[in-house]
Amino acid sequence: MKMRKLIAGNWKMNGLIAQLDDVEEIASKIAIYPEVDTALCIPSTLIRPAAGRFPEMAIGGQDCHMASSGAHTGCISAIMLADAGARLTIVGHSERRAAQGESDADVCAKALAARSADLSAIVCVGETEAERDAGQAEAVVLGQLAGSLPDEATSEWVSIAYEPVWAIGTGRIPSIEDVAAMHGAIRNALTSRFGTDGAAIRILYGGSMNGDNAKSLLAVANVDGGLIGGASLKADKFLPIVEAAA
Ligand code: 3PY
Repeated sequence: MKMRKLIAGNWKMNGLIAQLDDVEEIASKIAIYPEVDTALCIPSTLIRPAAGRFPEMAIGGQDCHMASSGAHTGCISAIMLADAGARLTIVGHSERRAAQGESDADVCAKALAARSADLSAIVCVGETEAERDAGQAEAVVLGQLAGSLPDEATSEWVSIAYEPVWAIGTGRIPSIEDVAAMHGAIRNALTSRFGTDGAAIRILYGGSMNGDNAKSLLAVANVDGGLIGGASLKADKFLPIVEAAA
């Protein structure tokens, strides 16, 4: 199925208010590619100023708590992200699964919290290098997918990001054949569980996608966009990826 591609940036813990000046150029040029959906998932501190300044872009968070409020020092809820102007949030990024010990059940609850706040959710899955070397990549990813996606998931508000952990921030990417195999396996799992709507859920590739490799990655069947780390911080690195998706 041919669907609109989504190119979403993940700034991680980078970006002070001055960094929004770089978004000016992205926001002014994305209109050249109306066939591509674009989003920037930025630090919570920047969501309100960015959403106000760039209404043409979908601004998002990078995580949300599963509760809507309460005694959770330092956390942010989905409803707070929405209140600040976010339209989406990432959940289950491997950096949070590893550093904060987030389980599939946690990620699933966070996705549902996003839905309750009217946010879209990008649900991340991906294997470590050791798991790939042991021949377990597909089993690990499909297990994460099964546990992290709520039964209520629909193509209207959920995207999947397949991000091999060993490709994040390393400059390494899987072979095109491996990307095709994993995205195909994820697609099969989605259609078995969600029927025809499973064929419409976008599956993004993430992990060292850049202006040089985006075209070939985005040409792979069932690669419906990208979740972009470092290259989303600068207009001259992000825009070529958006162009590759057009
Ligand atoms: C990366 O490409 O570095 C990412 O982790 C995107 O989420």
